[in-house]
Amino acid sequence: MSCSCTHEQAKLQENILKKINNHPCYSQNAHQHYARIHVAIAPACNIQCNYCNRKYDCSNESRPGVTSCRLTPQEAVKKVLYVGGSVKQLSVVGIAGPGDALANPKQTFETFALLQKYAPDIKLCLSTNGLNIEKYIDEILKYNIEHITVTLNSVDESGKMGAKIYPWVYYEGKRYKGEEAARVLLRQQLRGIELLVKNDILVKVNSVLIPDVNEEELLRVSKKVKEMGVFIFNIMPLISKPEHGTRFGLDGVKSADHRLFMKVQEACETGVKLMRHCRQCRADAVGLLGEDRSDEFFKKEFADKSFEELQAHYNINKRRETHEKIEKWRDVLRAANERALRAEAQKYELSSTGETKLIAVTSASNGLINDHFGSAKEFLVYEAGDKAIKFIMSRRVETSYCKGPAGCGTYVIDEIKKVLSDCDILLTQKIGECPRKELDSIKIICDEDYANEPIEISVLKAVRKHFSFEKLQAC
Ligand code: CLF
Ligand code: SF4
Repeated sequence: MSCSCTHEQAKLQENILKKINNHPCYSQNAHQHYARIHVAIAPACNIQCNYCNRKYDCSNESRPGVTSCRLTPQEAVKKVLYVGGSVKQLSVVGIAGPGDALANPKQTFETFALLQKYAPDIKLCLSTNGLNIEKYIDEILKYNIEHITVTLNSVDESGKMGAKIYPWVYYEGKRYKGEEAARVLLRQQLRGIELLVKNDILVKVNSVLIPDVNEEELLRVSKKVKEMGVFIFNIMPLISKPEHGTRFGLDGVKSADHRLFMKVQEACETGVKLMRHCRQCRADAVGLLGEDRSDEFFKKEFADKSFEELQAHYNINKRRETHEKIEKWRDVLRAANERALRAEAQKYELSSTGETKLIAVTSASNGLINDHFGSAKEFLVYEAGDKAIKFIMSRRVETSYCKGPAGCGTYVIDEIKKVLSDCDILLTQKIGECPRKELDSIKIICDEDYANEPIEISVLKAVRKHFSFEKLQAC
């Protein structure tokens, strides 16, 4: 009996691993190798969030930044074929705004139907506030959408907390306000999540961390989603500025900073798998999670081409070959990094002494330390002890240190110093003398010795090299 049970569990596990293997959001390991594209086909929304202004992207899945181009389902699928033929690591199409995917069911499901026909190798993914999941569960199953994100910011049944976040909700022809709106939304979100889990769809729950509003509530959310069988929980720090024109921005609610984010993440380690590599993408994002290639592909390049022409460009066989090569490379990396990887390790297991350090890394792709400090707009931050490492988060800066030939001679490092202020080591492919001195002034050790090496094992080696741990074990 126990034997068949274990067998069933192993099969289930295998099935899940297959689903997440090349999904850059559901698998942290996949995100350095596989790309996603968001198609902005969903303009409307059925609720109002106080952190959203749809002149900007949906905060469910995006950082503030205008969606450059809205598309019809036909244009969206043409874009996927066009991009997928050029960016062969593309593995997922997501609908993440600028409104809510399920408040625009016609466009959403028409897009998925066309994708099934013309790009059957690509994964389908959508993001929603959860209000309409129950209503569209049959369509979700029909189009084999294996990954769904639900944004859930509170599980307070009284609706008091929700009323601070949602001024209104429009459901089944009626507009609800205040606490009643929050209660209707929560009821539908929980029903929706339950249905999705029951139907073996991998659910990711996103929660926007809103300072002084739901920072303590997120612990309850993490417990609830764990209890409900949600696959992964993603805390997204609020990005809030008055110029975004959101209610919170205008009311002076601040963005959630790194310290608060790390504190809440730590508190939410309640057994649910935490997503730590989210980049809060635009509703029209293209590329690896750490890069944004949305401005490389213009509508005029694909809109007038036929589906057949674009399907030939997409070249499903070539794409398969590329994905096979990526898998071979991932095997090599996995073997190299094996000793350092303890993704699920608790903090004390990272270190024999309890002491850990924060290490920042610049990486362009492929799991390697292969980006120059000057060009980096993103730093991957790891926590490391002498025994293992853990990925904590990625941190972005608005401007890189070096602005290229056009900005020659103008170097600004203040933002980077602020973003890295709590880090102990920076591992980068190359760094000049001036920025090195700047980082040295805030006690960050810069090390180029691991240029082009696999990230994880290098982080472990570097922390052992630069810090002595009392009961240091042999490397
Ligand atoms: Fe897009 Fe979202 Fe699908 Fe990913 S994004 S719809 S699950 S394919 Fe990913 Fe972007 Fe974070 Fe979203 S990094 S914002 S979690
Ligand atoms: Fe904006 Fe998304 Fe909220 Fe709708 S669900 S109001 S689009 S953040």
